Amino acid sequence: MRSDDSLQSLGWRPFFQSQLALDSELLPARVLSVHRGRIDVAHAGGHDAIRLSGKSAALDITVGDWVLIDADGPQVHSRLERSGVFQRKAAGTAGDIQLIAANVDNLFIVTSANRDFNIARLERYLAIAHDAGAFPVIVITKADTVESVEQFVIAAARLSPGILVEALDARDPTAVEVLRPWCELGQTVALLGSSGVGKSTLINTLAHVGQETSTVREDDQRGRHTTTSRTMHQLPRGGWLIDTPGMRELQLVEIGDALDEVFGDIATFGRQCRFADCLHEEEPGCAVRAAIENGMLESERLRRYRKLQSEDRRNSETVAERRSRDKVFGKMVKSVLSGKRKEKGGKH
Ligand SMILES: Nc1nc2c(ncn2[C@@H]2O[C@H](COP(=O)(O)OP(=O)(O)OP(=O)(O)O)[C@@H](O)[C@H]2O)c(=O)[nH]1
Ligand SMILES: [Mg+2]
Repeated sequence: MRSDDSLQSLGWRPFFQSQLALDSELLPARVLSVHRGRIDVAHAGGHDAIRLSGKSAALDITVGDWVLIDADGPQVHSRLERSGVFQRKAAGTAGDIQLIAANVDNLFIVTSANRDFNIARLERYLAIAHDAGAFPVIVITKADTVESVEQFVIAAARLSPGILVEALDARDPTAVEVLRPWCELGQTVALLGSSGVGKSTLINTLAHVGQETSTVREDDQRGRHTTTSRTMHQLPRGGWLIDTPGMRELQLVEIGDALDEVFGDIATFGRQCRFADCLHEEEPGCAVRAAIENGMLESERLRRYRKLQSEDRRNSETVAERRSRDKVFGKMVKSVLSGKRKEKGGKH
């Protein structure tokens, strides 16, 4: 569904503008979806499906990216630097990073008012939002299935001072209106959350208001409606919503200082410890342990913080090792090839 293809409506920002050469004749285009060997893009002149060549495939393009394309006979020329990116350690492989979405303004962290609701998972998603520079909103769906949703809202609101929490029935057009300010024209919103929490339902309800659009949910042939790929959907007269499949494993990688922002309370207590490198274990004068003892901090929260910290460290090391292995291998291939070329040259 397309209502307006001006660059502004596609989420163009000064940050991207500043990357263009003054005399450039290339067109900026937003990546709406990524397929094997092909991407779908939107630009000021309309939509295009572009085949990826060996060179453009190496650009590691993901949903939400901005690319520069040739105006005649669309071809990807380059990818613009991202304002932020969601990523995770790719499941089951050694040292690969999977990109989830790029250049996202707001993140709807979607969970349900049932067994899916899990504080540790929300902290994990918040770290990912901080790392990607996206503004997080916690959306608790299926509020209609419980007598009182209050306990879920209170638990989520305690995660961070001022954090936005909305509880609603994702199928109710009036209820989802509270989310509308985050998805106005030109805004990009990604939805993350477990399978079945209602991400696609939310998008459908937001998109259907006042207008018929095709349904976002897909039939996976087993009678269930499960999203299988990441795609940007444009709301009528509004922003872009990136639907993602529920991911069972969202392992942190290269999250940097984002954890200290999510666990700002622990970081603040930590600054008052006697030793700057205090591990909050046996050290004297530890303000974090003192906070636990006098009830200002839950020991469980410290445990979760440590768990995410060591997970991030472990995964980041694996990725770094993988990168250096790839680099050595790349150099080897290059030197073998150049040796061959010299050999050939010598024969003539
Ligand atoms: N009662 C109720 N049902 C809901 C609500 N939100 C979603 N559902 C139902 O939950 C089921 C799963 O919803 P989806 O929107 O497909 O979930 P999803 O998060 O997109 O799931 P994946 O694509 O597998 O990641 C559907 O049958 C929805 O109708 C809600 O707020 N209340
Ligand atoms: Mg879905």
